[in-house]
Amino acid sequence: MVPMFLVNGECSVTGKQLFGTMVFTSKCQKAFVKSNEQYELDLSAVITVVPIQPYADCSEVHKAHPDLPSSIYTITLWNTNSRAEVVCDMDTDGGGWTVFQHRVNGSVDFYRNFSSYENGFGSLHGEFWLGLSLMHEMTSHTTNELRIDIQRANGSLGYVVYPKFRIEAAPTYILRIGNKTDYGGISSTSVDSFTDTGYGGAVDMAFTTFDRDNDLIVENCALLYHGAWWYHSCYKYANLNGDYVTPGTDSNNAIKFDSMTSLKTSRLMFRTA
Ligand SMILES: [Ca+2]
Repeated sequence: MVPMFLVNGECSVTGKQLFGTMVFTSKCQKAFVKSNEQYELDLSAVITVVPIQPYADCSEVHKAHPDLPSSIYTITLWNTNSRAEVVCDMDTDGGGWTVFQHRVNGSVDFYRNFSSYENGFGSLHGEFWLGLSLMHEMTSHTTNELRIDIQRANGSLGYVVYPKFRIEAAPTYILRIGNKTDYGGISSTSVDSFTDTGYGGAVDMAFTTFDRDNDLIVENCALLYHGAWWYHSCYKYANLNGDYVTPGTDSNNAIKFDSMTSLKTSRLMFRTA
């Protein structure tokens, strides 16, 4: 088993995990493994290395190391014991969030097939989708809450938090979720639509992509609206994996959550409640 380390010290490698290899950062330039106890930087600075336990998600990382910053961490999944790199938000509302969707500039194509959404795609340093398979395993270990943050074309922000967030197992990865517990900057109509079991809601729906039709109409909602989602028949407000277009565009195919115009950014994440 490869030893895992969490570097915590004076330089900006804090929070990165090293596997006995060099690491390059903006401030530290490079660091070499010296022993299991410390790293020696080429700047002659010595920083402390803390062996990491097999944390199963960002909530566990945060609980064990509350001072660690938002960063990319390697976790060990609780069931399969496989490793995964995840983006942890340690800042928002107390931290401990595992980010599973991030869109900010359209650099990554989100119009993808089922296999891509199952296994994840994109760059953890930019835009990405974590993957339904990982999301299922991570949310079936503990009770979680979901948080959605959006930014509109004019820069205004909105967020909503839902309890009891869980992704069911393959092959359909059904979304389970409770009614909102907190929200701000978004109308209650649109955030409640997300958990409406009637037309347009996402709760209790299976995941649909252009090559896997699990929605409730004859046509394929992912094909109709250029997205990939827990489509009902099809959606009313939320199409967060739709096309990234010029923010503020009025398009049914675009990335949207609370209005008919496209968003500038979105971030979806969960943590142990
Ligand atoms: Ca259909």
